[in-house]
Amino acid sequence: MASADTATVDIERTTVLAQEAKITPHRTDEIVPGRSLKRDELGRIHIKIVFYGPSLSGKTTALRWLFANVRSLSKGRIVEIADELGRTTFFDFIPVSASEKIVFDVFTVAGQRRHAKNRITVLRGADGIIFMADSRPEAMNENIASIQELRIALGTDRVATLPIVVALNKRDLPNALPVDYMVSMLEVQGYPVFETIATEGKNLLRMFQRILRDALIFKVGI
Ligand SMILES: Nc1nc2c(ncn2[C@@H]2O[C@H](COP(=O)(O)OP(=O)(O)OP(=O)(O)O)[C@@H](O)[C@H]2O)c(=O)[nH]1
Ligand SMILES: [Mg+2]
Repeated sequence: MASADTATVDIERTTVLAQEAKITPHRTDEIVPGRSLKRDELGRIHIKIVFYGPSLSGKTTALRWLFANVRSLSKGRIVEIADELGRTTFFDFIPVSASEKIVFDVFTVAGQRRHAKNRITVLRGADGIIFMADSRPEAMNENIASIQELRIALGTDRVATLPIVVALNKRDLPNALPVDYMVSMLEVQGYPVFETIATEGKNLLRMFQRILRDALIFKVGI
């Protein structure tokens, strides 16, 4: 049975990795939307979205589907840094132009435990997070470990302020765990939760639109 006790994350090491990645509490001006906006050489604002979650949960599959099916992405490119088995080793990346002035930089992290350093580096400067969990019963411990790691790496301050949505993926599988059970085990009551099937694109667009909107409001304001 999965539980917070059996899924152990090395708190000390995760904290050190977060410090090395310079993930620090928000400055006051960062919490006020629109206050600390940096622009690139073309005058555009960048908003960073990160798919986080354990290995095999479907992050790369989801990003590929979005890349292939969202019209505004078709002109860009997709960068995948992976091993010969298709496991992400550093990150995947696509830039999404919402308008001439705003670009969403969308990343997935490498979910395998041994890539913790790379994963936490990618988390730096995130303006919105999609936590993608795997609905298979045998993956529940890794789901819990991954969200624990995310909470430690972000710190209480960023966890409280950053837009975060949850994708419960692989809902097509007959033995997918009940949604209520997953929500309670991951302690994500109160977060937007989407039941997704990344291989079929089910609910991906809806989930993606929600995090883009929340991150935009968080960063730029309404
Ligand atoms: N049945 C089913 N399989 C899925 C779904 N989404 C992804 N998969 C499969 O799960 C496997 C892992 O998917 P990836 O997208 O590579 O997983 P990842 O989260 O990027 O893994 P890492 O790169 O190691 O972090 C692949 O074989 C996918 O085809 C889904 O919704 N349902
Ligand atoms: Mg991947």
